[in-house]
Amino acid sequence: MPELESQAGPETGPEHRAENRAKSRAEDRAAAGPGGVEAAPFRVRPISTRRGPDPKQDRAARTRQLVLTAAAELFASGGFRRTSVQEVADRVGMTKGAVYFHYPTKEALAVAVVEQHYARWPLLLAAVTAEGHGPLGTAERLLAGAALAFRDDIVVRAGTRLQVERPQIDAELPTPYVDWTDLLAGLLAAAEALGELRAEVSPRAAARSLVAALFGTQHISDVLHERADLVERWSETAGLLFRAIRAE
Ligand code: LUB
Repeated sequence: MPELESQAGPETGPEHRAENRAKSRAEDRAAAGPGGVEAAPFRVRPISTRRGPDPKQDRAARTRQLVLTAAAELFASGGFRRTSVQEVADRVGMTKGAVYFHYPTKEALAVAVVEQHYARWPLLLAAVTAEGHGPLGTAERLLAGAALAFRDDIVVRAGTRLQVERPQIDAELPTPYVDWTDLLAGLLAAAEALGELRAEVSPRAAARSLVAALFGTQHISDVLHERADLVERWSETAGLLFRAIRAE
């Protein structure tokens, strides 16, 4: 898998390959935690989907979702700094006070949007896993599904922009990229165990490369075409990368 490794720095020569593989295997084991079970990816606060006996609670939950979606639309198009809570209130026809009742600060709104962005991925994972592909096929379809969400899902678009603007947001945002890397490293380790990976490919190194590739592809497509061509661009990149890591 020379091309993946040759792009990294001087410590990737053949004499270092075994060492690197050992290091990333250790990382895989560490990520998998005791007993080898991958930690549940995308640790997000559960979204209460409780319905029924308390209509007041349901109305509040619906209002919160309305406000969150309006905030996502404004954060995705204008960014965190340029978006005001008054704009969010105007967009949903509420007073600023009513918005603050549900989200006490603009930062709390940003955190809620980013968390709902990450809450999308376990749902995508469950849907793709239910299709019953092998670990490599699951990784491929997960990333293709994510590319679609980056193009079509306003909460995912807003969450991605807010994570890029995190230095401007005075709030505790989830650590980006690490959960996708853990999830893909787990799937690729399973593919390796089935002999589906090229011998010299380190599952975690490949996982980091796939995450970097999708992040970069969605960012460039956003800047150049507002992600209109993202699905095509990602299928090109994914084709190259999965051909590079899949065993003949
Ligand atoms: C993904 C973004 C945008 C990584 O995992 C993340 O945090 C991500 C937001 O920060 O892309 C690519 C799968």
